[in-house]
Amino acid sequence: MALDETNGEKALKVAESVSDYIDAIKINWPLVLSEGPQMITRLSELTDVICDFKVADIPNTVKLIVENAVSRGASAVIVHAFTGDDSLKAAVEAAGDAEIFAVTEMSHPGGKMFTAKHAEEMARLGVECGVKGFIAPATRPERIADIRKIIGDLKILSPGVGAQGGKASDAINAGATYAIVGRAIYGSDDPRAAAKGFADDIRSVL
Ligand code: 3DU
Repeated sequence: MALDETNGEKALKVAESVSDYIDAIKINWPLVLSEGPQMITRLSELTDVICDFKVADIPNTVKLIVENAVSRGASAVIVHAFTGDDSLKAAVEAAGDAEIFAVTEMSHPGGKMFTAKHAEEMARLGVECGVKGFIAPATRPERIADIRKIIGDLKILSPGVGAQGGKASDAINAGATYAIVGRAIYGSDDPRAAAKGFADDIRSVL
């Protein structure tokens, strides 16, 4: 679940209510900026936390951000791959036992402008640099399949399900390991029922 709910109390309530239907919580800037980085630690007491900071910087800054996130309880950190091999390697090294996931092609329409044109290249670079997985778009399942051909057994986490129009089972069928769902769960009137619905949809194709 992508937990972009900016009210900390509500975010924790949703997280608790869906915890048995999800594999991890992805936390992004909206919740960290409104409620502080201690949310990483609080949520990590419930389940695995993936820090979606889309880190894109020089190696030293990447290292400082990844180390900080992991020390607060993150199990994984998402970084951009366009920064090149030195920054990607710095992320992998700083993560230690935690996982680094690299963005390939972004799921929104603008993702086609630049990221799509270099997605395969970035996937190959990520493999070389030792990342544990990739972010690829559920809004374009055929692109998940393209990335899968390059990365072997590494993980693919796929955002764009629900609010952005993608379907979790289509993403899984195309080669995704996990679907990322945000607003369609935390913004729903009944987040627990919504999470169960996505879990059922995924199980139907496993
Ligand atoms: O659209 P949703 O509400 O299900 O949220 C999707 C989340 O995944 C959100 O945190 C967004 O920042 C992140 N994400 C994408 O949507 C697309 C990407 O290519 C990468 C990350």
